[in-house]
Amino acid sequence: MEQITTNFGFSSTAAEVIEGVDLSGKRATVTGGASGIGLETAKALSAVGAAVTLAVRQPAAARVVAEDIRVSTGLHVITSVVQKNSSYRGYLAMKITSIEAIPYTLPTVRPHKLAMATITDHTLVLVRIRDDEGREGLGEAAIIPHYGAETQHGICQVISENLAPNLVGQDPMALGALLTRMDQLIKRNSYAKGAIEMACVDLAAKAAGLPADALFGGRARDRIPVLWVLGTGDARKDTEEAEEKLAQGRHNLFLVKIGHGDPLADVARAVAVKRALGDKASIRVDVNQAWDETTATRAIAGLEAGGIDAVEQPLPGANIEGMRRLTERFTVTIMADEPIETIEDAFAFARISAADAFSLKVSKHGGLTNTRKVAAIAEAAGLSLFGGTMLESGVGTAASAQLFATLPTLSWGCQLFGPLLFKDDIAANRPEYRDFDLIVPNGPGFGVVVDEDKLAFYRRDAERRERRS
Ligand code: MUC
Ligand code: MG
Repeated sequence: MEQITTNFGFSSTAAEVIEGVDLSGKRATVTGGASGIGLETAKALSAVGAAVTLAVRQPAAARVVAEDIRVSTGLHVITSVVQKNSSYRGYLAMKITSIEAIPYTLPTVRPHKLAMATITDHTLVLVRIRDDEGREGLGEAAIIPHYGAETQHGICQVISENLAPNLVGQDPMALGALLTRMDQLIKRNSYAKGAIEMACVDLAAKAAGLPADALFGGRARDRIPVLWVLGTGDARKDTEEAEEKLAQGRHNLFLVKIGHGDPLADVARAVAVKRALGDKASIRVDVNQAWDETTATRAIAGLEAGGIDAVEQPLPGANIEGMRRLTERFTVTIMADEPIETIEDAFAFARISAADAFSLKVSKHGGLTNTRKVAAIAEAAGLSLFGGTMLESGVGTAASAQLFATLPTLSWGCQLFGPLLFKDDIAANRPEYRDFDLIVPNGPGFGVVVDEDKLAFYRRDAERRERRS
């Protein structure tokens, strides 16, 4: 007897097409058809002479239905696809019911001076996504002024006007489809898309009862060495701050922010910090694209001679050839940051060895999935990795930490010190830092709970409220 197998594949229209075809002597198995398409197909096949078996999935709910079908149609019906007592109960699609973007700011413990801005009140966007079971996922975008192309209110607008209305009803577990859909809706806008994807990951992982890192292959480590960024703009203050962090057992990796002053004075400042701390600490610098190639060539020679371990983004992002020449010329690690946004950027740099290392940032790459892809390109090219930050609160820090924890190697540790730079946080459970490391939070999801009172106080929209306590 010839076997025909269909799995929802014959629609009732297809069933009409086979009307009149002689299927006598043929045996058909139609899977998944407790109702609708499968049942119609089974009936149609049976009507033209095939010996049909209808296999019904999700037997617990469908067993009664299956019996009804057997009695009313005379078809052979089985309910064996899902084993009784199996822990796998089949996947029922989740559904997004709402997406909310909330602009808020967090005050810093001291002014944080970068090449392009000084931060005292950091701008962030919290994304809350709910599903039809009443669960919630949290995502976040943090915005460093003049660093990228997106702004706090721009992100909120893109989410509420372009993305959210077209994502309600989608399955937050289907991350690939979600990212493709967002790319079809609007080009770039990686911070907005990244915050939405982050919230979907949290929601999906919570629904599965797993930490979010389990959706990305599981963690390779439970703690990550965490760096402190020295951004006072003054060598003496930077050194004092670093000594204090060392004594507290908080940090022994430091990144001096330079690029806002005279280049040689900047070099002298970073080298002075290194000299003061000696072998007790690793000192790196971040130039945030401030130098031209001639300046960078002179300055990096001084940094290398002064014992600095890495130089982050010395040149404007577009000067990829210049980055290649610096990487070739110096032994000190040249790290690329701002220009590595998409997987194509990562490939372009990796292909011509335009850096020794990449700084990964979840917002910059448009989410956790894409961050993992950028990391894979670096891994394939033999480049080392640093888990970067845009200064996220406890929410984005937990998400980034869980993703960074999945990477096979993370030679430069991470920069997830945002919650330590802020006076306060909207996360009720702030990340834990111990013995120079950030402890990777456990789930479910990112394992973060929002302090609603604090969020109400720090938000910058019409819902803002004074604090109760
Ligand atoms: C950067 O370029 O790495 C993040 C934290 C910080 O202090 O600076 C940044 C941005
Ligand atoms: Mg940087």
